[in-house]
Amino acid sequence: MGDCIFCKIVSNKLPSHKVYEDENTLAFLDHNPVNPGHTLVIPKNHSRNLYEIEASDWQALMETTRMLSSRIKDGMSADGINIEMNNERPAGQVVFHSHVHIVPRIDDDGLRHWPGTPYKDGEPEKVVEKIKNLL
Ligand code: DGP
Repeated sequence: MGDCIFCKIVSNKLPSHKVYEDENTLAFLDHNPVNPGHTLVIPKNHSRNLYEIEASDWQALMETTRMLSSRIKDGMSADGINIEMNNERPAGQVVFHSHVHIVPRIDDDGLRHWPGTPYKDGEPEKVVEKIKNLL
């Protein structure tokens, strides 16, 4: 894709600090990390996000993410790891080439999870129905 920055990283037209590469995936350091070692894993084939990615690219992306996560945790002496994928602007996606964040976490590093609000009575059943109707 012509103006996709992650495609340019794949083709070495833009620099990056590569952590891992294979035939189908590439992993490199996020240039604005939550903690050192925060890594982005991408499929080399361009897709916008989860809604567009081919199943085979998704499988490769997940396997590279799984394989790297424990190495990054150990390498950075982290206490935990978050795996995150942002899909579309309201979910925080800024770069529109599928990518998974591997974020090493340190005890009390200050990053907060999203706030939750308990369901009202009868609401969970309606929500389940809306999803199951599409399966
Ligand atoms: P997201 O919000 O999920 O689309 O995250 C995009 C991430 O990509 C963000 O954490 C910053 C990172 N990023 C953006 N441009 C570049 C770049 O040119 N190089 C590197 N290494 N990271 C980038």
